[in-house]
Amino acid sequence: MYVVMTVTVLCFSSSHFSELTEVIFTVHSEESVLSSQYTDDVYAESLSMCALMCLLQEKCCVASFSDETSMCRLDKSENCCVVTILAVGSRALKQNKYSSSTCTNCLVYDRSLYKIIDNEKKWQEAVDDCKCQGGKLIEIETKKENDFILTELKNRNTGTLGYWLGGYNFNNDFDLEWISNPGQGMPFDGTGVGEPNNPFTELCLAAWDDIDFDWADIPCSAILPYICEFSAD
Ligand SMILES: [Ca+2]
Ligand SMILES: [Ca+2]
Ligand SMILES: [Ca+2]
Repeated sequence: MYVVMTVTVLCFSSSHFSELTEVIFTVHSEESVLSSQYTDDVYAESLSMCALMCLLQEKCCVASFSDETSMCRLDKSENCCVVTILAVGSRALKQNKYSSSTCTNCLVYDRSLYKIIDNEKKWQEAVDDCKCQGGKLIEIETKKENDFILTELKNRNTGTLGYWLGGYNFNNDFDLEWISNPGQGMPFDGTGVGEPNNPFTELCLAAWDDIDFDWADIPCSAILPYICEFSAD
């Protein structure tokens, strides 16, 4: 459950008041930012003060505040999609200013932007991260889109086993469907010869290096890089 909170900040220029800036945070109750090398724990009088401290830190997008201890945890990783954990009595704050897809270094094709993320994750974590960034784990609808992406993957040549795609074996049958259309077959099929071959143990779709990045069903617990797709509209 979350609510939206607005923090209004008065900005000064060197000589005069410049403008009132409104910054919006989404507040998630019963959540805390996980402590890491990027977090600082500081004291704050209130949730609003914690939000303000995050705002004043250039690299802070997410913070959390404990109502019991007044501890404000600032995340300074420049990442709006940091891991939060269940924490009774804490509230997590996320700035909305980055939540629309600010897609730097993205590939552009047709009406989509693509971000290849080399930080390897399990399939569901990749799904969640793309969603948090305002997009989705890539769904490839046409041969042209597939050719474009596969050319990029082959050129990168990073030695990875493969890249997660947004396909999953819904409906307990023998084919995979895109997350956005779990009830429909895929309009274009890029699976490699002999794939998918394990409908009960390999439920998640990846572009697989061994077969020239054709698609294959893979165990969802595999740790792979992935591609997020954003709407260019
Ligand atoms: Ca697509
Ligand atoms: Ca299926
Ligand atoms: Ca397989």
